Amino acid sequence: MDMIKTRAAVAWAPGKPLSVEEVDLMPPQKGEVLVRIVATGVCHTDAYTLSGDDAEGVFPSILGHEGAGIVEAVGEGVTSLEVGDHVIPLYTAECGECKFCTSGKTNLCQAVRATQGKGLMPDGTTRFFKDGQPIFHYMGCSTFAEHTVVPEISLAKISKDAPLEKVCLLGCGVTTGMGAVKNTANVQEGDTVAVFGLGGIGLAVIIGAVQAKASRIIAVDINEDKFEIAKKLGATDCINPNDYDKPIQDVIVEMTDGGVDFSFECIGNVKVMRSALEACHKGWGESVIIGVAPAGAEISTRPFQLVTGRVWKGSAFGGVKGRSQLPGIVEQYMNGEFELDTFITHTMGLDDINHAFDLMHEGKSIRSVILY
Ligand code: NAD
Ligand code: AHE
Ligand code: ZN
Ligand code: ZN
Repeated sequence: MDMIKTRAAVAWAPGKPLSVEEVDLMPPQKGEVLVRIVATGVCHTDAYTLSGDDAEGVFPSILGHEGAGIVEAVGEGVTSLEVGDHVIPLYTAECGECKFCTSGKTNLCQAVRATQGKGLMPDGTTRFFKDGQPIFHYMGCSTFAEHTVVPEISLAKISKDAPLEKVCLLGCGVTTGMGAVKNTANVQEGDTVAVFGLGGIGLAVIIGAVQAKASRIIAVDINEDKFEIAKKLGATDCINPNDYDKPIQDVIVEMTDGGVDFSFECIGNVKVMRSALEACHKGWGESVIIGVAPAGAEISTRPFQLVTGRVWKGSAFGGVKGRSQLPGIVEQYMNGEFELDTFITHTMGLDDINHAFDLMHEGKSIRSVILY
């Protein structure tokens, strides 16, 4: 197979708009798969990396990590996928063999993580080029390209009946939020929950909390336009920190007779991470960090908060093992156990992808889905 031409939104430099152009793509090498991306969501993490805040950000690169597509070719030695299979690319691979995969304690497979973090395929090179210049991959996915090459272990094979233009959101945001509630926090019936940040991630946390039968779901955002959807999905209270003359954690502690059982930070703001921890109940409250903070940012609180029983945790991709568990989550969606339509506030073609970033920054979208 020869090099193919494909259309991609290239991030040439931090802080600059993406440039939609034709690029060259090498065929899949040993253990790799060529995927035609059918649809991709735009997640805040894409904007974070484009902004230059990501310690692992490299340029030029092809961003995008919330996609779904169809296998067009497989490289040497690929046995678990064939042409025509429907797939969701995974930024958290699952090799099934590494220390992490076999630990039974984490979804953070490390088989390709080191090269992935440098924007490279596992052999240390790229498959994308422009006029002979290598273009870096992103999070092992690069779904802002009509075709991409990813490792076999970074693909979840899903039902051919699933609508790719919707289940692409399970490639990151919705799986992350729901999974953080179920796998990381393990919220139980009757528990109280506070969700900080009502974007795609925070709203998916609300869905997870409703599924877990939480008794109270307090949704927090400084953009009140987000409250209507939060309530529709099951938030019991919506509060804006700017409406109070005391810290939002104090407000929540008062509202809940001592604090919530679980809180989730879905913004990437280290000050809010502190609020989320301190909004938890003394003795047992657990706070889960999902938001991704800029390079160099650090969290802080009085150690006394932890000494007195609050727990600080983090969650990546909702603790979900992509190859073994994501196909089942797609089935749950197909069975009507949760919905995705509410998340998709905008759809557009690749040529308009910069508009998707504008909508996110203006707080006007939950998810824009790019349809190829
Ligand atoms: P988003 O931009 O759609 O939503 C963020 C929300 O936070 C917005 O509604 C915004 O109004 C609100 N917000 C901003 N500042 C606030 C403040 N000070 N107080 C209260 N609310 C505030 O983003 P998203 O796509 O939902 O992603 C959320 C975060 O989760 C990002 O940091 C993203 O990088 C991260 N993320 C992490 C994972 C993971 O696996 N850990 C996966 C996906 C996304
Ligand atoms: N590159 C950043 C860290 C970025 C980060 O934390 N990514 C999340 C997923 S965000 C998806 O929207 C994650 O899963 N991290 C685990 C991992 O292995 O990357 C940095 O700080 O360097
Ligand atoms: Zn994401
Ligand atoms: Zn592994």
